[in-house]
Amino acid sequence: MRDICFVTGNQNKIIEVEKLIKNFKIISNKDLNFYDEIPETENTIKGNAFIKSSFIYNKFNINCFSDDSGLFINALGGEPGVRSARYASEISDTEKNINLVLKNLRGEEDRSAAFQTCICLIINGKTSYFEGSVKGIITSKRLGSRGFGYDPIFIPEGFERSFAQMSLEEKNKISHRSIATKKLVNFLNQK
Ligand code: ITT
Repeated sequence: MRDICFVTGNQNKIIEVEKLIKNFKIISNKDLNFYDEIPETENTIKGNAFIKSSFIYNKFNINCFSDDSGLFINALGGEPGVRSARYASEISDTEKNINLVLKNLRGEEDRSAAFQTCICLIINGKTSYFEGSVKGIITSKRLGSRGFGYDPIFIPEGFERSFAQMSLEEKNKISHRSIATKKLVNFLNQK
């Protein structure tokens, strides 16, 4: 089986993606003994996905992909969006991020939002992008304890439970990341 590197320090993303990619052995930053933060300085998730993949491709000369994701909330003008990891503080803190979203939406009727993912793949120097998004609403309090990040406050459209109340398999049927990853898998299967 061929190796491909998933450029991420987020173990939860690896768990979700590993369930969907069967024909490649996924390695990640820690298998490369790489523990640094790659500065995500672009103002789009596509730009930041490229930064992550190109950094590792150039440093280790290894085929790789990265995932940059964010929660885009309409009443907040698209925030936290590309700043989802560091919305409340410079050091990523999920509890603080969720508290700030709930505070900023207090009294707001429009709770509509979308999770968006952009995957950037670099194979033999050639770059490709795969996108996925899922619409939903932001709850007024945390619901559930599974998943990660903003999962406890996001209910996908057509459902009554938050991502954090769903099993990994349920989330993986509909999530932004799974939509983008399935496009990546189709592409890789043609390689
Ligand atoms: P890597 O950059 O190392 O992959 P990260 O956690 O910093 O890991 P992002 O830069 O993509 O990932 O930051 C996106 C943030 O958005 C992430 O920290 C979560 O808080 C949130 N997020 C992304 N995908 C999510 C999901 O499926 N469910 C809930 N929150 C998510």
